[in-house]
Amino acid sequence: MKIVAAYPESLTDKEFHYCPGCTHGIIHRLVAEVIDELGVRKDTIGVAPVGCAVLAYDYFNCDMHEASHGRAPAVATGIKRVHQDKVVFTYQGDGDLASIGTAEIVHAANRGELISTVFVNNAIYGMTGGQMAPTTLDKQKTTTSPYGRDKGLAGNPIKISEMLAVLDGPAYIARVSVHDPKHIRQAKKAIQKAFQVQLEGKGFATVEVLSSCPTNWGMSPVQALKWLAENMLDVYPLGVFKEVD
Ligand SMILES: Cc1ncc(C[n+]2csc(CCOP(=O)(O)OP(=O)(O)O)c2C)c(N)n1
Ligand code: SF4
Repeated sequence: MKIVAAYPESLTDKEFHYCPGCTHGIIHRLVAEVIDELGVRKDTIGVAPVGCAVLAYDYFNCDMHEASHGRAPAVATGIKRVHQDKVVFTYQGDGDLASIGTAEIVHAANRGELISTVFVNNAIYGMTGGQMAPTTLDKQKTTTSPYGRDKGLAGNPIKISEMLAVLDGPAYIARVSVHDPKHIRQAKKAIQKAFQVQLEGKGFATVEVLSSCPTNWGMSPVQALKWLAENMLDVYPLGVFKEVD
């Protein structure tokens, strides 16, 4: 009998602490399925961020390391350079990667470190109560932009994938979304590719995953997925921004 769906070995049986409808859980599952399918679980080291995914080390059933806020690419760099035979990935939110950790991701990408990054962009600081992030959309209301983000004051939503794609170090940069099943399947393929280019020694890889935060967006889970599709895709177009053969 062919098994078509099973609980991933690369996830522990610990219950997620994420809010109902939060897409962090879906993205965790995709990463775990990819690790399983590549058969690298025992050779994988993940680096967890600060943010809602701070407890990712409890959920991924591989070796995990916690980094301080934004520093995951620097920590992953050290791990990979010492353990060149391991598959090293970071899992980071937009507050972590695109705000306090912008320098770390840009320089790791520019150096072409052989690491893979899963970048979860939910356009807000989730863990700390819904403050504006660099990725927050223009006019989007957050707890620190109650009248809506004013790009004249706070700047424009930052497009990390486009930024990283112009550097020489990355081998694969893509943006995907998890707002419906079709896009979830595409997201998994991109995450798989990001791990594959590392296994093939091609260079740095990042997959930006557009994600929802129903709690801090003040929406139901279903409304949040609709809002993502209707508002985030225009600002953050999906696609492959760089792929080296
Ligand atoms: C050095 C430091 N500065 C600030 C914080 C507070 N802080 C914790 S999580 C976070 C932002 C998290 O947002 P994001 O990375 O987008 O992840 P999410 O919670 O949305 O998944 C901030 C600012 C901290 N823990 N450490
Ligand atoms: S606060 Fe937002 S990002 Fe964090 S677990 Fe809840 S829904 Fe997810």
